[in-house]
Amino acid sequence: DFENSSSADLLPFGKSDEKTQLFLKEIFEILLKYISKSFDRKCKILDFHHPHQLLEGIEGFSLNINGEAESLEQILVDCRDTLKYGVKTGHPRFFNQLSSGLDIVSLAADWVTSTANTNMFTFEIAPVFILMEDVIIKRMMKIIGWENIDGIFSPGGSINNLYSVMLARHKIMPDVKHSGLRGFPQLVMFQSKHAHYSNKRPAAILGIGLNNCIDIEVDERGHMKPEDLELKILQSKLDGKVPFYVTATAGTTVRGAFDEIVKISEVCKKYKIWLHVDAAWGGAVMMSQKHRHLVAGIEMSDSVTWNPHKMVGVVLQCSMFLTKHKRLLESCNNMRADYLFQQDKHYDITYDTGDKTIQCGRHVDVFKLWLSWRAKGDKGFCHHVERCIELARYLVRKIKKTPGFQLVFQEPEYSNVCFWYYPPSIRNICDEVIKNEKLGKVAPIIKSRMMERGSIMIGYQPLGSKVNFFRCVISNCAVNYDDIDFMVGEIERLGHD
Ligand code: ABU
Repeated sequence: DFENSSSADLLPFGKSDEKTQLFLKEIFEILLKYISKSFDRKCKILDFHHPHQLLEGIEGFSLNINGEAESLEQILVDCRDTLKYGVKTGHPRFFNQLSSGLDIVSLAADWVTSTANTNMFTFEIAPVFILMEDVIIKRMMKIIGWENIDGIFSPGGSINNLYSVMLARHKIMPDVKHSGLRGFPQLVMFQSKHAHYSNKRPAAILGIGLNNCIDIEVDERGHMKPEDLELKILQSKLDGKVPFYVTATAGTTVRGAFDEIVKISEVCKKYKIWLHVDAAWGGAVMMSQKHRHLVAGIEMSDSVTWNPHKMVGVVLQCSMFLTKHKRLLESCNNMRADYLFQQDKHYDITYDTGDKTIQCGRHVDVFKLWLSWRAKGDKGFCHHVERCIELARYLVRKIKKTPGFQLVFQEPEYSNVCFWYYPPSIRNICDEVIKNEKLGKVAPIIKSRMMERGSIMIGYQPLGSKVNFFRCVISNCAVNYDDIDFMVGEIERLGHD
């Protein structure tokens, strides 16, 4: 009977809440079916259609907004179709992104959060969530090993990397906030050439300029070279500029390499430079005693980005900016809007944390992590990280012994496994230039076949002089050894000439 019903029959307009309950139960059924399919290896990861096909409409699924109010029946169909033509990122054979999986507890948390439908401006309107954020941030202080902490959940690692540059500049040039950049010396910032691109964007946003964002060479393991960093810092000083900020990456996006924080921090200390650790991807190793050594020295940093929506599987999005400099976020960003952050409220207004951020409205992301941590404990997170790394090592062993496959980088440090697949037709080409040129075309072709078939998804990219290769990322705890075997076999099947 949803055929003859509309949103006007739902709360708060309907005569009773019965229709609302029936409608939401139908929605819940749709979601439960989708969740089961997400974990079902017999189901495709995606039912691929090109953009123009989706825009033109498939089997009655239309993206048009024609201005008419549709029936609730149509709204339910829209929900089903939206999920049907999307990508099941929770599928055990989805290896495409750093964030994957469908964690049931944090999914439940997201439903709770959406139902609460509040905003993280103030304690006044989000008392529980604001305190949870404080609890989680303080817990991170112990995990990182700082004596002080401040932080904020934000819409993602890129925004957090921006926060870190803002704070680094605010610490040495607080007057820029009011007076602007005129009259201040030219700042210079540094990151490894394998750092995530979001580490550079703040230079463009904040008026520092991309030309003053210097790439540091990496060694054969993909680690930033501290000696090149020092050389480039000295060069920038000779040029009359002020080196003020370095990003070390814990888990590079493509290769999963961990910069050596201790050595980089020594350079930063020597030249009084802010050290940020972009641990968006690799920060999860802090949860494992076995792998924590990869971020040794993280406590010497000034700030850290960590995305629990990546390796520990919290549903998107859940990302933290953390700094050991208390009150700097507030001082850098506050605008003291007195309609929201009144100073004469009857409770402790230090919990009105919204004025520390560059947003106004802020989604509740903390609850997904908080509930997930409550449900799994430290041990659960530790197990997740260790299992994904173990599966990646299994894939490395498999690649080494399977003809036609070749690792791009030997012995990965994390759960990124980068490899080429050589189809039989190019294996025996002697001219390396021709062979390489052909190899660079293989991954995009196999990727297109993967997507058409919907059987697996793995990303690819070139890196420096290395032509297109696959980057398989394992961050989904639903993956098992058979899935890894299947992936290798499927690439062979899809890689026919
Ligand atoms: N924020 C970086 C995400 C990149 C990836 O999932 O591949």
